[in-house]
Amino acid sequence: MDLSPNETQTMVQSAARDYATRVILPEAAAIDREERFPRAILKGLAELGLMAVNVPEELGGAGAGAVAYALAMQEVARACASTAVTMAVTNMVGEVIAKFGTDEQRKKYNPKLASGQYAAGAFALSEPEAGSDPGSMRTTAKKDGDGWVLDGQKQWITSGAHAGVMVVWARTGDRNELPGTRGISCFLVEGGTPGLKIGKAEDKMGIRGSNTVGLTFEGCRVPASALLGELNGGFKIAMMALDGGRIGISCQAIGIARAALEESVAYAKDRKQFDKPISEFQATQWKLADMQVELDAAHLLAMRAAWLKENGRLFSREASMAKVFATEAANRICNKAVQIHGGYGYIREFAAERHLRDVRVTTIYEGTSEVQRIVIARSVLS
Ligand code: COS
Repeated sequence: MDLSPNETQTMVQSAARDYATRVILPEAAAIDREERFPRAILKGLAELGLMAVNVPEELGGAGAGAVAYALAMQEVARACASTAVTMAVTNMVGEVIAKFGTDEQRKKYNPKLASGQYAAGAFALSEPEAGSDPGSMRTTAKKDGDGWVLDGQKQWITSGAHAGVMVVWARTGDRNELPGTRGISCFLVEGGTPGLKIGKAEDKMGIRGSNTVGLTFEGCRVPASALLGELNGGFKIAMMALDGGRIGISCQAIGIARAALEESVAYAKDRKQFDKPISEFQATQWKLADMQVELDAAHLLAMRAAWLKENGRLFSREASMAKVFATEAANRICNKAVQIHGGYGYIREFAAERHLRDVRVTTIYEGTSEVQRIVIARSVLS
């Protein structure tokens, strides 16, 4: 079995690694400290094709596939988790529009997302009282003449304040006739549309350079052409998009964990206690060994899911398996990295502290670990 990347995948991975190491990494601590949305860095990613890795070339994307995207995501996350999540959501939005959009919608939005003309895209599914259970959402879209009027609230929206276009889910069906997930549709809403209010940026534990806001829709009018996919068929679009998004977050977690491991190795070789580097103590060696094993296992699960996606096979269960394992393993790895760094792991002079804060959210967003286990268990029991 040959697991090595092909020529295109290697090219995308190398371009991402080079840009991440040269341009993003030196800025990562400041992006976190200053809660700076990395606009210029994102533009640079777009110029390299990394904001639309798996979007067809004719729509402005790199057309490089899901595996190349997964590899690129790891490289960017290794440098800066905040930049990586912004990249992840923008790629996901571009893929959703490319897959479910009309020609008109694709031509209108995909090139702007891919080229960086839009700083980012946003994915507005969650609500204050509908997180793991998006089928219980309350935002409505009511037909009004030849358009739709949206009312309601969204919560935890990555890049909400900077997005040129957002994919927004709203209830269009009658709650009694089409209960739960069945009466939900999907709309493309442009940033700055009247009636769309952007909430204050959340003060987060980690990924502080990414923008997370609530959105309020108050009589927000969009044209008929804003409907994405089938009327009342939006829930499945969300689920399919999230299947792919979960591979992206697996790779974000893997990238963060890889940085934590590499820094731990360097620190352990340098730091001396009891007259020898702490890397010579078995207590450190076993931690490093476990970190490497978990990192590789996470990588293999994520690559399998990406490969299945790229080859048009079912990958929902595998994406959830990758996400639950990679994100939980990455949390363990980053925690061990702080332990290896000792007191220095607890202060901001070393990146280990940032990695632990950044990685924490990966078991929560794009479906909690608990939701991934629901998806996996349903598949195992089916
Ligand atoms: N691909 C395609 N269709 C899917 C699907 C997938 N991965 N998952 C579910 N569906 C379809 C189902 O087949 C079903 O279709 P029918 O109505 O034709 O039977 C429909 O969607 C509803 O599915 P289901 O009954 O499984 O929905 P549930 O309400 O039970 O929800 C979970 C299932 C919990 C898995 C789902 O709500 C979920 O993923 N929640 C987490 C949401 C999330 O990740 N939020 C983060 C937002 S981004 S930060």
